[in-house]
Amino acid sequence: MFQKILIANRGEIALRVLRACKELGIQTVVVHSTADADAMHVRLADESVCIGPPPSRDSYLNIHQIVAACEITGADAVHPGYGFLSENAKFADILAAHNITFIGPSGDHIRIMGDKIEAKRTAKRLGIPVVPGSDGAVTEEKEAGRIAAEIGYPVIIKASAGGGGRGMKVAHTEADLEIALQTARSEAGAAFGDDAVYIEKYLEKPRHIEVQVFGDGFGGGVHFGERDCSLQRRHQKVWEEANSPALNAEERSRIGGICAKAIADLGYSGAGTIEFLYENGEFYFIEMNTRLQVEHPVTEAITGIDLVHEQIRVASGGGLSVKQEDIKFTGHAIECRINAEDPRTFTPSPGTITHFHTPGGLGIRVDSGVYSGYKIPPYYDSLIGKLIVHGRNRVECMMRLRRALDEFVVDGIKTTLPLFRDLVGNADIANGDYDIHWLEKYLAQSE
Ligand code: MV4
Repeated sequence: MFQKILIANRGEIALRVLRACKELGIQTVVVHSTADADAMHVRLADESVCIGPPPSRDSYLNIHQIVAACEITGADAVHPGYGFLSENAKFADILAAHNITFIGPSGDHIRIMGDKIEAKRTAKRLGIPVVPGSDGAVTEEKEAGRIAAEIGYPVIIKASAGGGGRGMKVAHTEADLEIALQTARSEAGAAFGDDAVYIEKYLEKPRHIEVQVFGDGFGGGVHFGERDCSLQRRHQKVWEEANSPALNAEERSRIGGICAKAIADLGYSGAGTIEFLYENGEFYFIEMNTRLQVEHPVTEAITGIDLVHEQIRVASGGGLSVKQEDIKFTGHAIECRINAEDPRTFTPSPGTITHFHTPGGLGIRVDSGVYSGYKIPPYYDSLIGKLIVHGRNRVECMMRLRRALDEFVVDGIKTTLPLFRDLVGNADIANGDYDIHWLEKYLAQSE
């Protein structure tokens, strides 16, 4: 087991990882920018190292400073959290070259999944169902036209170096195709320095369902069920739940089994998420994330398993604490992402939180790095906390969520709490009847 872990992140996830380290009796080091000297993760860690000025590229993304902080403090492993360097293959490789363990998959696995064409090719080879489309990159309009005619319109053109919704263009008919292809290629070239694009059938009303997987580091793989993350705005998740209201136990175990086997065959190590679009009872792979995700607590709530403990165990060579047959899905969990933003316009609202009071009671978890009197710096993302609610079933979970939202107090800044108070009373949400476009339509209507 590791003696000392350096946490290369900030905010609620830095605290989340700190808690797991403390429970495992591992010493902690955090790094921070000058803007985060008063942050909770700095106060709670055993040691802290200031690594640079506020802009992320000079601090939380500064590989040399972070490696130096490891050397100075004698950390034997780094947990990258999510965002920042968590899916940076070069960072994983550099740490390995310094004999420091990256708590995550190999640089090579990160690289494969970062290239969306390569990721899809790999998924297909491993037996994961993918969206019908081109076999690789498409450059010529004639070829694009042939593929589109074969799979049928509408089609979507995606950048291989994109992901998370960046660099996508939809063509509804053959007449749209040439412009869609050319703009997708030139935008991809400008944004990512790589103009490779691919074509897929455009699914019009899917849900976003992702499967939590783990490789044990010895060639084994398991799944921890799925999360439904269909409620998004501008590719930012807002509300996530486990299980998906759309799946039954049989579908869960079928897609989960496919993913677990794929992870084993890939020789993948650590936590991963296999993302699907789900429409008319079918799963279509779109991307794989090679990190711990923001919404992992809903999976923890229904399985009772600490996923950060598992990450640390696997990275240290100790394998997983559970086998597939030990992983049971109990009840229902929902996460609301509370952002320091205007609940209508979503404009960031940094400033001082004058009063912060979190809800409590059975089935309630709040993961947050803020406190009363905390000043939110303007340099980073606006997530200030996550409310995770667990109930024996979805109805109980929703009742408890409504009550918890009533108790939650954040004064001094604007937050997205009022949006969640609206959503929890909405009939479609109560019925679990929503797709990836539901939230944007709802927000446009209530303007
Ligand atoms: C799609 C799609 C429809 N058809 N691919 C957006 C983010 C990126 N991960 C993939 N995305 C999409 N890919 C095909 N073939 C629709 C989306 C999409 C979306 C996906 C998940 C959650 C929210 C979304 C919002 C708009 C578009």
